[in-house]
Amino acid sequence: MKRRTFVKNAVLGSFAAIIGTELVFGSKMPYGYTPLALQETDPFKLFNKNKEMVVLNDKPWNIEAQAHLLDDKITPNSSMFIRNNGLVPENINPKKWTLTIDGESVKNKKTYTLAELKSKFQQHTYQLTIECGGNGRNEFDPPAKGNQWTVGAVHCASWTGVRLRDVLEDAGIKKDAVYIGFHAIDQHLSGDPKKEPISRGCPMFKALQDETILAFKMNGEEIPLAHGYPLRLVVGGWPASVSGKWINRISVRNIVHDGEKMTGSSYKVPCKPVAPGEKVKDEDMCIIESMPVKSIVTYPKTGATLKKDSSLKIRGHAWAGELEVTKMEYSIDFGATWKSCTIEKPVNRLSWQHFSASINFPKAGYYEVWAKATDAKGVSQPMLTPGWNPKGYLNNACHRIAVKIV
Ligand SMILES: Nc1nc2c(c(=O)[nH]1)N[C@H]1C(S)=C(S)[C@@H](COP(=O)(O)O)O[C@H]1N2
Ligand SMILES: [Mo]
Repeated sequence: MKRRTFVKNAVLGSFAAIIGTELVFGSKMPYGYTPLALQETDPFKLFNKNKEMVVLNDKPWNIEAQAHLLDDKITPNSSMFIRNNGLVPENINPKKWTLTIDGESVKNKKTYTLAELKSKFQQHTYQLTIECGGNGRNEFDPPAKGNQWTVGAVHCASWTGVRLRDVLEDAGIKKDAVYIGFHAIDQHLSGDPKKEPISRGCPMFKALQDETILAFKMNGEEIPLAHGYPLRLVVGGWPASVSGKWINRISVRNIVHDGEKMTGSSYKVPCKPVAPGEKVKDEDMCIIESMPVKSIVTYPKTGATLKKDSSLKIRGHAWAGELEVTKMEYSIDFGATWKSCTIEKPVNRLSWQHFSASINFPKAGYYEVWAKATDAKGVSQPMLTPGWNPKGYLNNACHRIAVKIV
């Protein structure tokens, strides 16, 4: 009794010190209660994000990077966009966490603890590009509903985990398997425990690739809570919505997975191109698979002012879904002429590739630097917003930055 009162007084004292005044009825406060004034609502502190990240929505949290924040070769947590469809889970106990493999097309339904996953299967580390299908949505006209992502809903972190293939093969895959679907513990915004905010997946060929992993580490550390702690499916090169966070179940399906946001028009584009603003029936929409070729200039920051006598060294990253980027170019005359950049090979398949170029400007004035990537099949980024679609997905138009030479 004595000890409890002592702890309480000490806690009250520290609360008062932080709030900056006395908690008048503090002694009446229920044990373990946190005063509202102390509940963390600053997303930058809450998620350890750079102050220059841009909050698009707080219910649920959706936060994007600016291009210059993505300059690192491996994206640090502080610059990684966050996209949530529901609520970020709380009070996760990793010791009690399990992953169940089930579904019509699994031979033996199996449940693994995290410790079992880590010890039973070989661990692999890959740098994987994950881009939200809606990245660039803000440029579509007529506008599409949803988070108005500009350029910052992409990251390439280093993920460590076990291959989904190894785990699925351990449980046994039936011949009729066509798709996997993930299930996660995040709650639907309505609070209804029967509703899932999102439950997506991919065809077996993608699920069985070497780089498709069940990750428990990001950039060498535990995955930050907002990015899927303690277990995340990572499916590089496909819309990020396939990379399920906080997953506790994977179903091996004998049909195209029909979970939340797999049906209707979610993460789908018209199977054939349509005119801007046209209505498209759900049955004429196709599921997005590999993401298109794209790039981003991460240095300098748009709006930079430079002296005429020095050449400008630009740099950034390029990626192309399942494919490699084979050519990278820049233009300083609005796309009239293009010059080549140096493009590095990917560290591993599905990792973004780094490019750079030294630019000499003919005279002082205002310029735009445009960047254009080309993939292994010879497909290049369009200079203008491509293929309007009702949900505003897959905008892979050339990124551009403004530069003033004085
Ligand atoms: N469980 C769960 N997984 C999820 C989501 C979610 O809301 N819940 N959002 C998806 C979407 S739409 C995106 S773009 C990515 C975002 O990953 P990030 O927040 O780690 O950047 O997670 C995907 N995985
Ligand atoms: Mo997304």
